[in-house]
Amino acid sequence: MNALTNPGSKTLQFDLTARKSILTIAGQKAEVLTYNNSFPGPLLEAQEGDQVMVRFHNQLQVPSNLHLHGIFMSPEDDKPHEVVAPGTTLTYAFEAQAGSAGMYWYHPHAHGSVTRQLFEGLSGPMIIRGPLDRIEPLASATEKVLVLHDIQIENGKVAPHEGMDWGRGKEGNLVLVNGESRPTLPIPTGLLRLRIVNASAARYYKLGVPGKKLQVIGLDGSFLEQPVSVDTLLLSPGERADILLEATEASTLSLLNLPYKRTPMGPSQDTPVEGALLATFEVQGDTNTVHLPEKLLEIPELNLATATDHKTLTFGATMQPLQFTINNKVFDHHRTDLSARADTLEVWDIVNPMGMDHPFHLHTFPFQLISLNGEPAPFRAWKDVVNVPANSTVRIAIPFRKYTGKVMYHCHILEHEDVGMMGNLEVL
Ligand SMILES: [Cu+2]
Repeated sequence: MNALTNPGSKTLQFDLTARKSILTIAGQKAEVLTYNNSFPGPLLEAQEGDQVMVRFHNQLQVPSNLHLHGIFMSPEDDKPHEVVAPGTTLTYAFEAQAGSAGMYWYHPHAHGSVTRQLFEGLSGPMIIRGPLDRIEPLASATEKVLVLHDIQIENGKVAPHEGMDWGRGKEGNLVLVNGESRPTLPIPTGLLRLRIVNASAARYYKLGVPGKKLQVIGLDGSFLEQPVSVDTLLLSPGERADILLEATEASTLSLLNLPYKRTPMGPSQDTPVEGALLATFEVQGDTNTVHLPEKLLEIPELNLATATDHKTLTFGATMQPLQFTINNKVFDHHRTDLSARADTLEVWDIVNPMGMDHPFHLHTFPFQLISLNGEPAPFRAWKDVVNVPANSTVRIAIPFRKYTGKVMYHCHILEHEDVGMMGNLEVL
């Protein structure tokens, strides 16, 4: 049947083995956690229409599991509630659906131990490609996948979390791009396509390339309608960006992380006013001209008047013990916090009365950002993570289509998720 409906479709099988590895990271030998002995994990690639199977083998000494972040798949197959015992295997299967071309990633999701497992190295990128990737100008762009994942090494091991880290969210002193500190990447002149994943547990990246506009063509697991030209782009944990740079002449381009204040303590201490270097692109070759794509993906305008429910989710925290909450509740695996009807549209207000930002992630169902503090979103996009700035309210609209089942929503500062900032939604 598949061969008839999707002539080019394939069945792909990937194996990911979580294990301890000794790697040299930024010149330091350290015991880290890896998928397939690689930090970050290998790039998984599929085409729209492919049937994808990911066999996850847990060779850690503790339970873990795998979340295919952002993939539009049945909650039954996402199964983030299920943990994989040491020495056992669990298979995750999905169809890379039409229209799902975009940037994704994978990471552990075993509640209570997500932060440490990810911080110690467990994350990896995944791309689904579609028709737009196969035509110009994207077909001949130079593509670089950049996984941003910070870490901290002490005495040959990943540095432990200390008390305050669970509140603020720990930022490692080694800010790595594909496991390397400040790599230099040679690229030919032409269109440069950066596919960036913020795979850090807590660190935000405000991206900029001095002298260049960032032409954003996609966010999270979707293209935009047309390129959006910006000077800087904020990526909170879990978010992805698909960015074109017009690298038309031989030059040196610097991808910077610029200061951003996500807590009352101010920007990260290691991010100076002029920005911290993430990676350098050595552009080589003859001067040429490039064209940006004009029309990408049509994104429907959601008719909010048809919304069948309006929910409010409010972030909070308690001290002693330190817990983070949504609607005054800490996460309980067995409790259903919210419910929604399949094939309906809902509007949610995510209210953050706190002095620090929190990135909100919903599994399975992509949503659109409607407004921030009442200001309409500047353009339409399908998202699966949205940053909710301090003392702000973000309004999103979620079409609950195709699937039913139990899905999770949570803060993607993983410390907060692990200490309670997560809930269960049942779509009926
Ligand atoms: Cu948070």
